[in-house]
Amino acid sequence: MRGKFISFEGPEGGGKSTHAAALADALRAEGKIVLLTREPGGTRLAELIRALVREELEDPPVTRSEVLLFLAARAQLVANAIKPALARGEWVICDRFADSTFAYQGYGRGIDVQLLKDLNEFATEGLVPDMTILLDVPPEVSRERIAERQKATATSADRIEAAGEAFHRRLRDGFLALAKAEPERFAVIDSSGAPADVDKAILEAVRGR
Ligand code: T5A
Repeated sequence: MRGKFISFEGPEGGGKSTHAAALADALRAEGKIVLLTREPGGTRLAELIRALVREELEDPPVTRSEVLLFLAARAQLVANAIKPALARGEWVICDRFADSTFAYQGYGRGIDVQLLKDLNEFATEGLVPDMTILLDVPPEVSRERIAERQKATATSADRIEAAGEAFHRRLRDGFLALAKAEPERFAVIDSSGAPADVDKAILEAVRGR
């Protein structure tokens, strides 16, 4: 039987990495085999693309290049990791997937969302998550968490994190619009609460489906 595919989405600092890992642990504790992966990344080539899009380059990718780089990484991850795992009957949890392209490059950068959906269909051969968990946080919480992490790890904001406030507002609104359009796939979870409460809400949502 084909495995289940769950993606985590949301603005930066929403806790996707933290809570995706916790869900993977909870499912593994129930005896499920889980591939926990991320976008961009998850394969050698896709991790190289990840490093490229985060690098401070003299000639940073123009928006069209940015779209194609994310899609190239996704095509590689889907073909070489996600589809094989699902075919083996495993669960796949992915930290970001196609909705990030629609939100960041579509709602955020202004590329036509339908065009992005068509390009994404080509990259993924039509693979859509069975369930998408949107971890929603107000921009101020998101900013606070990113700042704290930057302080703790002595790093600075990357190119996308550094995009202005208006961009981040469009991004959050975009994610919420995507969720509203497909309520049967999305579960929107407020992740401004304590980590244990958010984990509990996620597990309940997954069990509910
Ligand atoms: N991108 C990606 C696109 O533009 N288009 C695309 O198509 C794709 C796929 C990816 C970047 O690429 C862009 C989006 C991104 O800008 P990334 O490093 O993966 O880069 O960026 P994020 O996914 O945003 O990763 P972050 O690490 O910034 O955010 P997370 O994963 O949401 O948050 P997490 O778990 O690392 O937590 C952040 C901090 O908050 C704390 C954690 O301990 C951590 O310190 N935290 C909580 N604190 C309190 N309560 C909770 N419930 C908490 N949950 C986490």
